[in-house]
Amino acid sequence: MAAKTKAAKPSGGLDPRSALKIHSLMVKARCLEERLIKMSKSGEGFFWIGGPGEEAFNVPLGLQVKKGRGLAHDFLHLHYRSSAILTAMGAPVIDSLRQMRSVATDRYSKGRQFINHPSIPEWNVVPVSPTIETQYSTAIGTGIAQARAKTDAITIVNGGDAGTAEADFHSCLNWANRPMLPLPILMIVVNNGYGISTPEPTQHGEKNISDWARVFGMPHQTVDGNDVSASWRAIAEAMAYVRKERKPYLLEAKTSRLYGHSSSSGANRIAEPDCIGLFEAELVERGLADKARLEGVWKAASAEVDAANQEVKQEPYPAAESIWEDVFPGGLPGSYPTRGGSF
Ligand SMILES: Cc1ncc(C[n+]2csc(CCOP(=O)(O)OP(=O)(O)O)c2C)c(N)n1
Repeated sequence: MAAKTKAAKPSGGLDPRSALKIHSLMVKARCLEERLIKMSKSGEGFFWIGGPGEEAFNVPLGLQVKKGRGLAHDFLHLHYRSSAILTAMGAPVIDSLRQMRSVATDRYSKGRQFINHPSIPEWNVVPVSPTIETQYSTAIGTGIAQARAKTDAITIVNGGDAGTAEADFHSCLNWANRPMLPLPILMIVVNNGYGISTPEPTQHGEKNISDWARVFGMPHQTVDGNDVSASWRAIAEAMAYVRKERKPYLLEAKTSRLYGHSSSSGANRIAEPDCIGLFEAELVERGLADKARLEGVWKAASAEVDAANQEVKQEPYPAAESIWEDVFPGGLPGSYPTRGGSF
């Protein structure tokens, strides 16, 4: 139960209920990622890459998405560290566990894509690409469609700091700012300080990555992505602008990267600020929660992930014959040498 030792103050603009809801989603997202990491180490899954350390920014983002299918809803062009966005939108943890285990029931990719590469047509979540930065190019397409459709729905695209050196990021800036058809795109860069093992300060001549917006006279902001309230406000402000003005906004969030780049770099815990610990200290300080309540949230999230994992363990891998499903529209062309042919 929440300690009521002090009057519950809004947490930096967040009412107590929202603050506690955000906390439990952050914890759920973290428990899921930590399970995925364990799976990659125990051989129950394969490669791991994901977003522990980005929850303070990604949960507020997921909660503010106008979720649904089609042009009247937001389109999301995400990258492989976006799990907390989807958790906040309501994606069940079992969906990620299935993709991690590559089982046939994986609704994102039928066991063919690697972890944290979802695709959710009913929420306009376009397939995540392992090729970094191409999402900023596909975002232009839905941005154009939404500029023409005249609703308040927007295109949201995110990616990392290192990827901004690539042309797709700059194509998106150019296309989003054409005077003949400005695009309603919220461009997000999550700056976790590294591109795999390359430190960000060794690569960027610009002070902030969000400064790229200055060339276009485009609104922009760099926010502390480890701070829930600051992230909530920055996202709300940026989204309100894009929804109303039908023009782009560049938002940079500085976050931690708590388990390094991926399983390829060991996926061990790194000593960087933990946004959940920081938020919990704030919740306790404000009298919104006590230790027992916080522990209960962790226990419940962990039990949910465990139960889902037990279920997934019983599920089969895809049949070999299913390899050609969904590769070509209408099935495999007859001319394709599937048997006895040489590939
Ligand atoms: C086009 C392309 N080039 C290189 C890679 C290899 N690669 C995978 S992740 C990564 C680093 C990306 O760093 P950043 O953009 O900062 O995102 P982060 O992983 O830190 O979130 C690179 C270079 C790739 N996947 N795609």
